[in-house]
Amino acid sequence: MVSSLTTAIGTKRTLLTELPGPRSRALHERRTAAVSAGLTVGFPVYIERAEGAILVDVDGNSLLDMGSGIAVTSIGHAVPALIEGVSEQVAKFTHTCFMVTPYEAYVEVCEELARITPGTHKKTSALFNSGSEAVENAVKIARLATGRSAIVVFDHAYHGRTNLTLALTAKNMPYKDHFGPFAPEVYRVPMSYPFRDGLSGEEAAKRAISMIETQVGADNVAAVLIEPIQGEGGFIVPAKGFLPALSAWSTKNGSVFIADEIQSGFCRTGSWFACDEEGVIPDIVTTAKGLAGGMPLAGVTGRAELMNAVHEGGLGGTYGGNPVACAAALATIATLREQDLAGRAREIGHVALGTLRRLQDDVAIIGEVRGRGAMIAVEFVEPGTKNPNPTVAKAIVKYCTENGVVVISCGTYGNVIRLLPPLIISPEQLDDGLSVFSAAIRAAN
Ligand code: PLZ
Repeated sequence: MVSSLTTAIGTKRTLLTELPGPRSRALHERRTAAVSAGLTVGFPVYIERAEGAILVDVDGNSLLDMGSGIAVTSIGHAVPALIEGVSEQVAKFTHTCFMVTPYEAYVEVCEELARITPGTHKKTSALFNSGSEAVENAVKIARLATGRSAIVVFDHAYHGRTNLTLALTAKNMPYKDHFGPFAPEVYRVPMSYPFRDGLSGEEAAKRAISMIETQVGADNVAAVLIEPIQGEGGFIVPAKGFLPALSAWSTKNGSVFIADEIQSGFCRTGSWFACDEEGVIPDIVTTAKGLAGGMPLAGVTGRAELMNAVHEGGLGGTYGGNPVACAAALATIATLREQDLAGRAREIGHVALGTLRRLQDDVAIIGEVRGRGAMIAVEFVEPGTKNPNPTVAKAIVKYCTENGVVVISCGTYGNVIRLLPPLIISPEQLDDGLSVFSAAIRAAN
């Protein structure tokens, strides 16, 4: 047996057993008896340790992480600055509840969020535990501040799994099926999806706006809520101009433009936030995932006059802005800044998009290669059509994971595979991951 606790992790994908190995299989049996069947597992390989872009499983296999736990561990695993910040805070105190007796780290995270989110206007923030909670609170704030109730969301959107956020999320299976009734006053309009609608950003915005005006009424709209690049829905990058047009419409009509940057934020797309790349300045930004290097933390950051419109005591929660999670966020933000991981995300995008687009010339099942920075996806189709091909996507994920490369599928039709490597992935590791992914695609073609 490999004792990984005493062995350096190294930087290479190395398989000692088939995947999943015997110890993972044994754990999976225990899991089946103890854990609700409502949670699916992408691939039942149980992780024991991790470092950088490498995950070590309980059988001693080293896997290459190209998913970052869904865009969370962007600075990599076991980063010394993060370990230090978190350990120091754990030794000092782990909880007081910020609403009872406050502490500096919470304030400091809010100061950082004001600094790095788009726009130089005066901003304040509130911290929560999960992305869903952040989105839910952003909606509460927008409704209170505008005195209106309608929330406009988009096809393919994903905003969470709580009751209100399920109403905002588009896809029925597996998220919503039989979990209703859902919260009212949520209106869905078409997204810009260039591969499928062929519209320019301006045309797609016109289509969405016309629907809002005729079916909801501009004066009823509290907020327009959008992921600047959609995550779970299929890494859909709207056509250029779509976001600025919607944001301008929202401002002109007195509604709150909320950018859900939970998946696209924190340098993932090559800037602090995806909105930065189109010069869009949202009224409110929701953040989570990459914010705190794996500790549960989420933020709602917005124009001070909106955020401060809330009555005293209107926002909060026992754990929101937990001090250990705040320490993790401060270490994460410092690392992203010091190592210019936004720049690294752009390089990853350049290499990955180049490799995958060259591959597209040789295979018939790739409909589109898209993404920005280190938020990269391939949409699979039936050859010669645009019909979604979830079957090959499944086979490709299986091939990759069985060969020790962790990739994740997504998309309304389940036919998209996304790459979300930690931004510190080395050029050699990225080449290795892309070659396994390419081989998987060729094998499925
Ligand atoms: N908004 C844009 O991507 C979380 C969900 C995985 P939580 N995405 C991963 C799953 O199957 O549950 C997400 C997101 C965007 C909101 C959320 C919700 O964030 O931290 O999962 O609540």
